[in-house]
Amino acid sequence: MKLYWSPHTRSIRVLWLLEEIGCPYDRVLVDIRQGEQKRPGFDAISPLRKVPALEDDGVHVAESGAICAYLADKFIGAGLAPRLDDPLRGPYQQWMYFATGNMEPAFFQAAMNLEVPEMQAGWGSFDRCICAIENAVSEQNWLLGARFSAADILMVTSLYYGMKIMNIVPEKPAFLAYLSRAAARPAFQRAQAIDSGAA
Ligand SMILES: N[C@@H](CCC(=O)N[C@@H](CS)C(=O)NCC(=O)O)C(=O)O
Repeated sequence: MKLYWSPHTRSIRVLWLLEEIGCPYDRVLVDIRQGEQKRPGFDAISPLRKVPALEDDGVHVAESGAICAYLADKFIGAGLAPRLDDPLRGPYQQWMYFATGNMEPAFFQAAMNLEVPEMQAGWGSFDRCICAIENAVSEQNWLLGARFSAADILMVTSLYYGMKIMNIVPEKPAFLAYLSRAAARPAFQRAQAIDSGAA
């Protein structure tokens, strides 16, 4: 298993997930700040020439959300995805798609001050997204209640990016508490150490 990655990017999602799983993997540094994603052949691994990307026994998967979903199902015993017959599987998939499909466009819309028709935009609006996430993490530790899952990895990293890098997500107490719970996880700390050590 090879993870093509670059520090301080969305690669942290997969690093964190792999550290949660605890399976062996190799890291292949693709330094996007040096333009290494443009090297010949990388588009066969990642169609948009972006990181992260995964190679698993000849199988290539790009897109951080897809990689997390793939690995959480492949290593189902790690408990990061509810099994297909588990009632939590539906909410799990909802939040997996929510984090990757709604949050990024909502954040960029807000950051760029773009007007979009709320009924047609799939994410509704930035405020609706924020309100939905706040409701989801206020009364429980994780998106699925007591159970941590890959959906939290996508949600936490998106929230962190929106709050600390883009400076558009408000520092609501529920968000800060949710990020602190995530930061207390040993796998998160290992992934952060790898990420900052390579920077
Ligand atoms: N939708 C992709 C986005 C990945 C992405 O935008 N990666 C950035 C770093 S965070 C990248 O590789 N940028 C290099 C480039 O666009 O040339 C995912 O979630 O994996």
